[in-house]
Amino acid sequence: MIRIESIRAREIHLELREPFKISSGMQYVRRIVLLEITDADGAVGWSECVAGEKSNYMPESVDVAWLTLEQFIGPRVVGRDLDGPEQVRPLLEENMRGHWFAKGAVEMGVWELAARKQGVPLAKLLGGVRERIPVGVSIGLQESPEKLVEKARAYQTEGYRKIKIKVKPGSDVAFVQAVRQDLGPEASLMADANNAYTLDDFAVLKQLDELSLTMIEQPLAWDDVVQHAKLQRELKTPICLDESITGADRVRDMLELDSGRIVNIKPGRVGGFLSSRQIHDLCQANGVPVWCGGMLESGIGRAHNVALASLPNFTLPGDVSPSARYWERDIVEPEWTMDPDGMVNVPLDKPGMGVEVDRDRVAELTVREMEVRAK
Ligand code: OSB
Ligand code: MG
Repeated sequence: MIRIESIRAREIHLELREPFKISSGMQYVRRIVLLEITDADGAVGWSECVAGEKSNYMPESVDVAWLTLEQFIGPRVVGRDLDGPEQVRPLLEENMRGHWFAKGAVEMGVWELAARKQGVPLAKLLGGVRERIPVGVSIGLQESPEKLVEKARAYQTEGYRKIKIKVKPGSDVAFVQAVRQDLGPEASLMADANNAYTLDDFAVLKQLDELSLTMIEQPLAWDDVVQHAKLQRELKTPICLDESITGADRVRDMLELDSGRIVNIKPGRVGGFLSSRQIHDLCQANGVPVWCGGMLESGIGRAHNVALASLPNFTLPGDVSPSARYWERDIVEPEWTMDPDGMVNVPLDKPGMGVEVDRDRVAELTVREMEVRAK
């Protein structure tokens, strides 16, 4: 039994080691909302809200997530008696539309709390089976094909098992082709457009189709499954949906229309772990591989992603790069590392998410705090 007493939110600012650019915008500093959830027995769970500073990826932004946590989502959960973390999602879906990032943060925090309380690793509680996760890297938009090749080559040397190249009109075919030529035909390469194209760009997309990519991620509109189906019909490369998949219902649409053949699951984007698991199971039943996407998480969100990626149908490398790829210093102990063969270990020797939060560092980085408490 879990009775949530309080949800404490802290916004921290964590500077990226290098700016990260996607087709819709650039980020230098990650504004991250951390949640510390406490229950009546004093058990604690941590989580991270992966909303962006602006609405250029999904509609929800950091400030909107903060408000909805304070006004709707927090009050709905505190003071409740829950049999388990599976009950959080239905509670949050009742007459409350959208806000998947904020809902997901609360839901994942309760899962983490439950895992600690039961004395089991989060990965085990979720039904994970893997001890190690294959890791990919996501490279932001670069100034020139030469710069991109230099980065891609360095990452390949580090051992990454998949290299994702951000693309947009004007930084696409020549860039990806240069990497393909340099890294050779065996390298696992993919492109992510974050909605930068329309069907009018068919000629360019057809050229990308010739570069033996493992997938092309979300080339068309962020909430679309219809145009993607038209495009998938004309491409041999599998389309992977990211933004369009906000829950299992969108996967059903995707399957019915054949809008994509691979799914990127970001637990925040789909409202948490229960929803992620539904998507995972549905994809598995239909022969669709999934992988765990990233949102430039701190070590807390990364822990949640690693736990999720230990489920059986996460057969493709996830965007779960080690801490040092993003941060000068992470906010967890130990920091996340990757083995030279491009694998990250799932922590299975401790209860909960498997890393401890560096509270002093979090306090130093905090710019605002709030708490929702049971009355
Ligand atoms: O589309 O996957 C994306 C980062 C911010 C917003 C959207 C995306 C990304 C990434 C980062 O690709 C992947 C990572 O965290 O390493
Ligand atoms: Mg993406």
